[in-house]
Amino acid sequence: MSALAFDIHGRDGEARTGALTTPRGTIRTPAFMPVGTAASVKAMFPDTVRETGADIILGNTYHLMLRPGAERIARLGGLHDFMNWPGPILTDSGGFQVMSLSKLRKLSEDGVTFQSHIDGSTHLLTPERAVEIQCLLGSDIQMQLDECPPYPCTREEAASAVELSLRWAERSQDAFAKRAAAGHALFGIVQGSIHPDLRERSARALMEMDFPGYAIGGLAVGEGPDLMLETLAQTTPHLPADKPRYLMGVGTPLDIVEAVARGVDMFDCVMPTRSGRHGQAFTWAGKVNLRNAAHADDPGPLDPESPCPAARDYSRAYLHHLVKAGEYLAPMLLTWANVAFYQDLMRAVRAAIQEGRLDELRTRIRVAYG
Ligand code: PRF
Repeated sequence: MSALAFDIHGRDGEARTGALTTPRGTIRTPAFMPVGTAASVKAMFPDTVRETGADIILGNTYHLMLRPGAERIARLGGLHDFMNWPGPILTDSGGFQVMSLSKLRKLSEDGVTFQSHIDGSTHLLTPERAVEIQCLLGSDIQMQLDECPPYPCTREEAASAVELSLRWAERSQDAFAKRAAAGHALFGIVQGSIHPDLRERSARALMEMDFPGYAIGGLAVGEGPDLMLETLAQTTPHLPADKPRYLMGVGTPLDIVEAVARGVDMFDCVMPTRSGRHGQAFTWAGKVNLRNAAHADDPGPLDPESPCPAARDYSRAYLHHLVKAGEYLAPMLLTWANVAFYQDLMRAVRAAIQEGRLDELRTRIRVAYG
């Protein structure tokens, strides 16, 4: 029996809307998962994250294994209790973060050896250890360890990453079957860079292993939006129609609506949180840089259309001042506004699919963000 129930309630072209049910709660799809890398959605209280409409957040194996340590979090009752987020948590498996954050690292058949970006200590992450850590954290939706090649890479490198990731998928699934708690799920990850035949090979082989959901990795790594969407459109048709699809690390509001139109159900990205800490805001009228002097005397709110108090109850002049003065409240308000905007966008996406007018919403987002 699968740990997850995925019910599709409506379709519009390739797009789907529905619900993914876990023992810790239901995730309305298409869903955007705010990133809570180090057991915190930076600058936000968990209750506030929830109030924006987020049904699930993302955590990172890589960061948590290094600090404060997976065994410690397990002793303290698991990640949900540790960070006071009772809802579902999806965790990435760590390989991607090793490649992007750790300076010294070495990939082998067994796994990836790397030096911590925090204190230089040496660690080995294998498919089995990545599953073990995610189980210690109590992650509801876990990811297999995979190899995400850089872009560009040779076709041989892309093919080799597909095959290694498939062997690691088998090992992850075996480890997961041995130790995972009831109600938890493990997703396979499709690789293959921008090569349609490699994507198909990866998707079909994973599908034969029968995962409860499929992540699409190796995109948004520098290939640009057009190639990303083209590759995505060549990948989703090879995945089972009745299982959730998760596009890892994507993206801008426009990337998201375009990926939804190609059959993606789940997303995560640091963009709303990281941008918020850098004075950038997302609104229904497009991106706003609060550092810009044009806002210094603007008494209007960030986004009168937003359901979020941070976007409605403070003037742009005040937000500009907070950013310029380096006040802690600036990242707090802007992160809140951005996470709320992304959830408002997903609410609009789900309603548009249900009502058969996703194209209209795509046009609106293209005007604001294209
Ligand atoms: N693999 C894993 N995590 C990821 C990616 C991947 O390819 C990406 C690529 N956009 C983001 N996060 N495991």
